[in-house]
Amino acid sequence: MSLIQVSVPDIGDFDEVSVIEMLVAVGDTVEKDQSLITVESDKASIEIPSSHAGVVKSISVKLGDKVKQGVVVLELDSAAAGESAPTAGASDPAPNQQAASAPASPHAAVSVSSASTNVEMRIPDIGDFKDVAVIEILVHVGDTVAAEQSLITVESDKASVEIPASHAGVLQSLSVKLGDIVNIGDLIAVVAGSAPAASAAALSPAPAPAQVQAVSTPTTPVPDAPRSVAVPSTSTVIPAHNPTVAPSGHQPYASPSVRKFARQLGVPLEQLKGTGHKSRITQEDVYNFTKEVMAGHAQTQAQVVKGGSGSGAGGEALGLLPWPVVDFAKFGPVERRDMSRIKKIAAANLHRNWVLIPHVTNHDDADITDLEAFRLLTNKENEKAGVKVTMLAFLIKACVAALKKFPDFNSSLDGEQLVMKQYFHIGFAADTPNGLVVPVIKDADKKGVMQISAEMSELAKKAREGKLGPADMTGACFTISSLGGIGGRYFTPIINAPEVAILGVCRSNMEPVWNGKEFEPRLMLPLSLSWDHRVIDGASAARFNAYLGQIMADFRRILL
Ligand code: CAO
Repeated sequence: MSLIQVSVPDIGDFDEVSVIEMLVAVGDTVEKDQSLITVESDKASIEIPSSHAGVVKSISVKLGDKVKQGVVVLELDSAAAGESAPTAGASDPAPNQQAASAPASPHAAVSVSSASTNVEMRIPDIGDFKDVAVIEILVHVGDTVAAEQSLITVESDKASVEIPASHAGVLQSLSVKLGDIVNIGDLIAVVAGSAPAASAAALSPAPAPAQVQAVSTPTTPVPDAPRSVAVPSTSTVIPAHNPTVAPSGHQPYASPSVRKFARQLGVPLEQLKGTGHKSRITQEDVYNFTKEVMAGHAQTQAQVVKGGSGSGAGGEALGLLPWPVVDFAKFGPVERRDMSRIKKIAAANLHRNWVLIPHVTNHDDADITDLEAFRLLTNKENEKAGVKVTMLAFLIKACVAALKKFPDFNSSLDGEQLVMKQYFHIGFAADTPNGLVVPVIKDADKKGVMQISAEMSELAKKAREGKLGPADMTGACFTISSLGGIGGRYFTPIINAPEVAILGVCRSNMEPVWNGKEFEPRLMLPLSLSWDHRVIDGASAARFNAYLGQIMADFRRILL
């Protein structure tokens, strides 16, 4: 193994830049010059390419980190890629030759008319950029622009760069339009009453990873001429193999300033449709999206997942008709009531789970004739102990046995992995005056039916009194929702994410069951098992229910 550290090269005048995209993962094989991460300042976004080929052994930066020259991005095993080890010091990127000289300003090149205070601002020396497209106009004629305010964004196939104003003043004319191809010296705009930028060297629109190519150095920098640099590819180019890219597969196409603006407002760019040149997202798109969200006409995907606000939350994002707004008072007297805190939390969770989990429900019946007789006998014998054994306690034990037999039901989805739990905590839905809560019986596999009954009664009491703490309601592997004390036949319980299944139970009924010779009266318990079809298939669900039924019919099977 021959390890090479790849560091952030000279990135010019930028002190620190944020890592906004990770383009490789540990284990990836990268080519020399392949982009590793994207960094962004408020003026430019730049991909940092690899100085060597190799296999990524470790990554030292993460999204949001602030990095500067010399910070190690990752370690490569160059031997694994067949590249010879670098000589001493070769792991550091070659210094940017331009950076050794005084950095020149990126501002629009200027020529001042002697007859007036009008200042012409031209495309400065933008180094290796030739015939670059104007992709954004950031100002209008009549605008008062501040020195260093960005005027336009230009883009090559390597990077997008904002050209800031070298002088403050009122914009008299604009000489470029969207889509124009521009080169050094082309006139951008004329400002009147101008004051020069205070710190011309403070901004550099096109910093470059120095190791990519040698750079040319202007021998006599003209006023406001930017560095001449080689630039890496733009932040919009995402290698297809990159596993860290947002799963939407849609990378926002926007300039650095628009990205920054969106970040400040918390606008998810990937959810916007760009109206700019080549569908680029403009500042106005971000602004309009924010307005729509604030007005309640649109929702971010995060709001949809959270359940959002209002009864029709998420409908628009799913392409559905808006929720009907009805003046109910037109039809008769009404009264408005606030939903309880528990109801609001439950509603948001249930909505998310219903929308995001592909539910299927299997219905079955369990013959509990003998078990019910045993339960009644047990309760009679233990009358004095004060603990009443309920059918739900038996069901909890039976479910533990079924979870052991069918471990997929005792799992949770985590990305593309299943987390298989080796513990058995069972939640049960409890109806309270304030709404539905789900206390959890921990380690139900290690407890007897009597102990489970006692704990359940204690937790149900705490639930009704609103005294459950977070520890009482977290960690469940599987949930049972019993309406047996109330009635009904079957229903579709909603899975309590991140669990993958839930058992709904209704009231048992005495039914005629054919025993092969005759109909026999048997006490039948209706079972409704909802399961997540991403994790469980129909055959497993049918087997789970059948096994549960067998145990409930003859509890001795639990010992087998
Ligand atoms: N079939 C017939 N009778 C049943 C039964 C069943 N499946 N389950 C319970 N019963 C009977 C009990 O034996 C008890 O009868 P007695 O009073 O004669 O002893 C009576 O119904 C009441 O039982 P219970 O509901 O107090 O006790 P439990 O252990 O069955 O349930 C609890 C406890 C906390 C789960 C329950 O009180 C509750 O809140 N259930 C509602 C859950 C719910 O809302 N689920 C829906 C979620 S989706 O919105």
